[in-house]
Amino acid sequence: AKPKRQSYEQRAEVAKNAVSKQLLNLMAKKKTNLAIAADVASTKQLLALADQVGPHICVFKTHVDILDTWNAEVQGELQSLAEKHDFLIFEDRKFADIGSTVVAQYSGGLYRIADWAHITNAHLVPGPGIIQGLKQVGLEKGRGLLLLAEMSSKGHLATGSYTQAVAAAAEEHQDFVAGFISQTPSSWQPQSSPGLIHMTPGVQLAKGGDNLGQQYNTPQSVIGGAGSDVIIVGRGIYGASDPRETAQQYQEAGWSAYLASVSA
Ligand code: BMP
Repeated sequence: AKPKRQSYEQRAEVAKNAVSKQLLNLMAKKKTNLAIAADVASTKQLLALADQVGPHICVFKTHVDILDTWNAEVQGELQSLAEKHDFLIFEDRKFADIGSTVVAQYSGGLYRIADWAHITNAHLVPGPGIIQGLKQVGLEKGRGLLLLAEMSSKGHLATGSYTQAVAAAAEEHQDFVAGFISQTPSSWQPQSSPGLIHMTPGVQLAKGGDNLGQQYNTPQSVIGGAGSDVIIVGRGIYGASDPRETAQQYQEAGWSAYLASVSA
């Protein structure tokens, strides 16, 4: 049998990043480890979706550069929905530049991501300077960073020693790093950093993929088998005929896989 995992509440106690602590507590309280990837093109749809699925999710993941409209009012409406339903906002920006450039990209521009996204993410390709740059902006605002340790797509290059280097960098910067985007954390992440959260995209109720290299695993295999913490679901929910009801199904699937893994 697999070893029993610590509960989200136990891990919140030792989490060193403010957002990681907040998220672990929120998941336990709301009984959900579901994040939605809200990859819709219209801002109207985005806000409607956030209100519909809000009660079932812990994280609302955006790609703000997909949207037809973005301004201070939209930002305010999304923030109000996050308060109303108690979820965190994750802008999936995948920063990938030198420290000095990401400081400007994270804090400024049209989107001012650091002003509204509790969480954002980055590739470690440029080296640790990218963490230092993002931290310079985000730490004082109480934000958290996820590092891409592995990807869901066929042929991705984030493997082996690269993934190991990402794990080591996260350990070193736990004040700002909240966790990882990963696929099979149980195969490379020691249990020694329980405050770090693993989020996994490429999730649907049935295994499969799309015609551009995306690969899907089930909530059960991701949380139970691969040892992740949060399932990220996009088309499986917003593409369904009833996104609210479907989000509830994913919430139940993710939560029962979690309960089984902590009581195993
Ligand atoms: P979908 O469930 O519709 O395939 O969407 C997956 C989402 O997760 C997309 O927003 C994509 O940008 C993101 N994502 C991914 O699919 N694989 C990764 O490795 C990292 C991601 O951020």
